[in-house]
Amino acid sequence: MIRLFAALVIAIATTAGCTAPAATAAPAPAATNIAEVTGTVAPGAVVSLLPAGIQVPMPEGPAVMDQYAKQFVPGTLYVRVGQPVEFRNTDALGHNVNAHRRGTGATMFDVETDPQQKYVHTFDRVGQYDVTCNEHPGMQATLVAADGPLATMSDDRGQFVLSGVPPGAYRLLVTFEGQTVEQAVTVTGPRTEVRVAP
Ligand SMILES: [Cu+2]
Repeated sequence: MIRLFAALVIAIATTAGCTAPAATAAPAPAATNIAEVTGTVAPGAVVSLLPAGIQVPMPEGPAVMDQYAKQFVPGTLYVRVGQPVEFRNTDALGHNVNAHRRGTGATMFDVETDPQQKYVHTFDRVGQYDVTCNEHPGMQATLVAADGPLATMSDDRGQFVLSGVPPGAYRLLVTFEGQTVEQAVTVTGPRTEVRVAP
């Protein structure tokens, strides 16, 4: 749409009698440099794309989920497996924070968080975790631990969309109920539909 708009502006400028050579005003044709990757897998799966043959560096510093105004902020947080996560309490009142693995219900931790305190946990498995506060039943959040920074969850129908993916060779990892299936994917723009082997 932006390129179309730019082309229209140039066309209007040209027909208005502008004497500048059109070649200097025309933008270089932009190569399609990002793609959308879609597909269908099991509902509620964690889907990650990892560049083939490259170790994506871990982000500097921890991921952060805050407890503020009796809410978890953000309500959905993606982190990397092995990346420390700080659960902060910037409220003036005490909270609790606990995380349970979705599917099995296994407790990851269950701790009190006093005002201005924090608790740090590092998730060591891919999965979705339900984060709640025992003291305030309305407080809930979802944390997704994934293998890489390009990650999402499939919806109720198993469909997923990963946007802003540079074309190239990738490993697609789909984790469902603790099991991870991997397959090679070549991403080409602007839209790559992935058929995931059952
Ligand atoms: Cu609370």
